[in-house]
Amino acid sequence: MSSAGRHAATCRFKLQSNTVVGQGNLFSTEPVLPEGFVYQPNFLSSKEEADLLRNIEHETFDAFDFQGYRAKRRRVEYGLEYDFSRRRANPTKPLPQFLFAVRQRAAEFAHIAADELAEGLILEYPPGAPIGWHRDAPQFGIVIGISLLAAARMRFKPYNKPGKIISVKLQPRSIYMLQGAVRWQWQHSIPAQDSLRYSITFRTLREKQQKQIA
Ligand SMILES: O=C(O)CCC(=O)C(=O)O
Repeated sequence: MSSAGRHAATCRFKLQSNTVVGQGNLFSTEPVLPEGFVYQPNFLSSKEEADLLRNIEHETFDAFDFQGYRAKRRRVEYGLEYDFSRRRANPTKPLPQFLFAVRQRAAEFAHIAADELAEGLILEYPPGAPIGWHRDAPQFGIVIGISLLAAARMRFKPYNKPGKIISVKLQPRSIYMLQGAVRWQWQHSIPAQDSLRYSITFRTLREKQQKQIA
């Protein structure tokens, strides 16, 4: 297990009281959150959110083409960019200064070092833009997502096997982390919503990939 994975696994219980932690459904018949999902509302203050949005406005977003289909969402990537046609993560422009503080805080949330969050990604979802069912690329390890401006519904369903869909509301200014079972044994999607939303995602690189890129 990478140091990122180890830290996240061992530190999972040192959490703020408003944090929701997925425990799986071993002992319950209630629909509960998948194991490895950690969610905290009000992670950013309104001022931090407004400052981020002011900077995000000046970023250059790329259209997102995949297998001949142009998605409605747009993206900008830092540190690493994922090439879907070659299934590779390649080095790209560095993380801008305005994301340093939020990356540091995201790393503290995950109990890892900030420089382990090798990739930064901002997604812009205009009204009507979803993200379909997927599991994040296997080159990446822990996934951390921060929501800005609008709420969204994140849905989870087991990967490659039948099972119920579990839905979680991601509030603006909240943070979530995907690691362990929810990262590898579940897939996720976000249906289109009515108003503009941004997400900031930070991901660690898995060990094998770190060696390939070094
Ligand atoms: O918008 C989000 O929080 C989810 C992003 C996501 O699933 C992804 O980038 O793979």
